[in-house]
Amino acid sequence: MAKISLGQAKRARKLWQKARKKFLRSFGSAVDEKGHVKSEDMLHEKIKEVFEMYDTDKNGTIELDEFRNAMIVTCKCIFLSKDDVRAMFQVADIDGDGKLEFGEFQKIVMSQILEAEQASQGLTGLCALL
Ligand SMILES: [Ca+2]
Ligand SMILES: [Ca+2]
Repeated sequence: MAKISLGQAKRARKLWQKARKKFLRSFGSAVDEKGHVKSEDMLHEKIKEVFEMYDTDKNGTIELDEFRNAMIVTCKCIFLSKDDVRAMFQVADIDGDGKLEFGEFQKIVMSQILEAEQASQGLTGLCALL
């Protein structure tokens, strides 16, 4: 397991929040900014597509460098430092092996969709308590 302190996790959550709109936009019409999923099948295809796009050396996992490059492209206009990107990567890398497997990538996408949905319903405050 990756060792992430509560402070780091909170910071990463804020960073993801900042990047969320642009990140979700890379899934095209499969999901909108408010977290409405048009079609689960389409979303699954899109997640695969984006994962393969991020995995530039095609070894089946997204390494930190690949993630950083992808974030620079995806989240342009949002300032993210090296540490910021690392923090975002660490919360996504659930087993802490320094690589994002497809399942981990899928999870972070899903959690961003859920957060977008909750934010659009004004439940952000409530979620922060959970
Ligand atoms: Ca890779
Ligand atoms: Ca991993």
